[in-house]
Amino acid sequence: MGSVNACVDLKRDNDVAVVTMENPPVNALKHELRAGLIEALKQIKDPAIKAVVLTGAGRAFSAGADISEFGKPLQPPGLHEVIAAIEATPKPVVAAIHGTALGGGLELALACHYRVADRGARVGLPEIKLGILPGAGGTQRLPRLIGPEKALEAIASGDMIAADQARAVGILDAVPDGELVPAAVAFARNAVGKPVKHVRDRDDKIAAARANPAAYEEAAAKIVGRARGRRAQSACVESVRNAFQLPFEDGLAREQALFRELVVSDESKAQRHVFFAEREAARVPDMPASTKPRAFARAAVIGAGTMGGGIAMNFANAGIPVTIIETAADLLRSGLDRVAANYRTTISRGRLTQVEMDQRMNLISGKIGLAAVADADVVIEAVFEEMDLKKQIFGELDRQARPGTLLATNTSTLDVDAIAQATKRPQDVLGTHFFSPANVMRLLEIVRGKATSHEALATAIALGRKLGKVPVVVGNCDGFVGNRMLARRSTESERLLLEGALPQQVDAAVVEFGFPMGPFAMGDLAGLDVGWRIRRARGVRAEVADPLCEAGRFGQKTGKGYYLYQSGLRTPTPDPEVEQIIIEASRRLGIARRPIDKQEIVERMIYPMINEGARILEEGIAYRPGDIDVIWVYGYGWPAWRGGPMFHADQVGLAHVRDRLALYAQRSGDKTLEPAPLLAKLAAERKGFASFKLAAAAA
Ligand code: T1G
Repeated sequence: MGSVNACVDLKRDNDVAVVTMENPPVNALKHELRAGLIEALKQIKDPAIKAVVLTGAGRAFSAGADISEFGKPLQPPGLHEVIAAIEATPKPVVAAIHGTALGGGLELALACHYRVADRGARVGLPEIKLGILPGAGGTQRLPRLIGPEKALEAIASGDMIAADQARAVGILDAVPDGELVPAAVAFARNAVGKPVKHVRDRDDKIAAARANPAAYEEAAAKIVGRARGRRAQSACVESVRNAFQLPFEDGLAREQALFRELVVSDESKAQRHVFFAEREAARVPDMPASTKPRAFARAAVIGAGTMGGGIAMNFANAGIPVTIIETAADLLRSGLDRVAANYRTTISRGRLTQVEMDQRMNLISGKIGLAAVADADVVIEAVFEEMDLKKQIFGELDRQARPGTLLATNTSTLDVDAIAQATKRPQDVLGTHFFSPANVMRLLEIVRGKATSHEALATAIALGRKLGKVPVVVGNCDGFVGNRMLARRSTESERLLLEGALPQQVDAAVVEFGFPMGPFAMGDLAGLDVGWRIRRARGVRAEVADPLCEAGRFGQKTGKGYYLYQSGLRTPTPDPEVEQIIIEASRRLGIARRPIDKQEIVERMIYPMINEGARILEEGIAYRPGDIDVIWVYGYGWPAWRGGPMFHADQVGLAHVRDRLALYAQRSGDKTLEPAPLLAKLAAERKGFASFKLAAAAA
């Protein structure tokens, strides 16, 4: 007994063998681990061993198949062989789950006779988030354990299920208190000699659906309806249906065929790209690995407006006490009331309990005056977008905040270096750009100033993760990364209207591409007056948006913008009055309107952003193309199954993007549409952005 190989350990607890998976950090089921499990299962044939416990070392049972092995030739034994070997074991096998058991990790556990977990464990089949479906029997075994409808919900959402919930629905057999492995060993010993049924042989949970699949088909129709034609969702629906319509082996074979089809799809490649890019985005190339984040046990947020309140909720949701600071009691009161109202909405949607709301509200306090930052480890300023006001606040924070406090601004447009210079400690100043609604949107653009220290950066990244955000470090420039690229799309969307398109046509094309909303509906949601104020301050005119605003059409908040909104409704309705304003603008500018097809619309909505993304990489404002993709997926609704703008450009081919941009630049005379040097260079070299390395560009 002892280590079977570098990834599997086998120990004896008298007559019970404990098989431990060891592939840090999350026991991904790479080839070597699979081979070690097969070998361990051979060794437990020893008659002295009466039962087996399968568990994982470190922080997880197993996060499933090794995603980095996808797309490479499969090295045997495959996961199916391991699972078949477990099921062929005549002795009770108990999975002891702590941390996470996800994907192939849960499928391994479903092959065991019993599953026990500690209270903090979470299980799930998140394959859909990678554009695939569970490929090691999950779509056939889970329905047999919890019924087809619940299984479909778990598989189509890919969400994690907490231990208590997993016990309640029947995935887990026990959630013992105390030490997990000893409890699992006792559970296994107690199962010796008792008849056990493999999950694969269970029929009690699927018989009802076989007799009457109506409930299943109703749930399936909703999922397919929401999928908007995406293949992975319909494959999950088909495969789970097979669990109650086909014999087990036939359902399993069909699942494998669907898996093989999906794993080579562009959608899955795109979602796997986002998975790894998201983890890479938190790495700062020039930051020594030894850099330690400072503690952030207490926070303060300046400003109780919509953003300030949302940011404070993130801290409370993460269990960190936070003080919201305002200049006047009424502003503070309305801010705290808005936070409470937000929590009540979440309760009404069944996603929070009153007890949890009370716990979080107890972590949120309100104060008047900046002196209240004295005991905060991190301060986030979220006041009005006005430079003088921000400089005045940071000057005061410099006097009031403790040495070493992280001083962050939530500005989305202003110069972080200029704000930092209002203090004597610019090394502790950076931008933490949250996205509205701040308590919901997962992206956190961390804006690095010229003087920002590695320690401050490391603290902001760790804080972002603690708040459940996806942190991406970017450089300081006008609009940072996301808004800077979005500005290119806004310019082009206005130009499309002047040349012949209508808002509903542009939005429909962008939604069909995969965005949840088009630029004009999004403008109406955010409020057209925001951009109008900025344009007027900058002395810039928008030929369509300005006349709309001059007519009081600010969007949903005034019941009309690019669209009309029936009172109380958020459904955009095309408005002939807008069409007239647009046609009048074209006439005023002497532009002959022409039909514009979907492909041109999509290209002109996306390629100028890709081009700006290339400039952002050239300037080192973003370290990697993947960072830009993560920003767009988590902050701007770019569909994850298209990988992000830079990944998409590589899939389309940079030569095509270059040539179309050159055409649109020539047509419009807009020099910003001319292909950026990096794009032109990579296209000429027949390479993609994936080949881009910052160091090489900076050299
Ligand atoms: N494969 C390869 N690497 C993985 C991995 C995996 N499944 N999961 C995590 N990593 C790496 C990750 O890239 C990072 O690396 C490090 O581990 C820590 O991860 C047949 C085919 C488990 C909830 O989709 O959701 O099974 O950046 O930073 O925040 O049906 O990782 O340090 O170099 O995310 O604590 C299905 C994916 C696979 C789960 C932990 N499984 N993982 O989160 O750490 S498909 C998943 C996660 C499958 C079968 C199919 C999370 C986590 P690095 P981390 P974390």
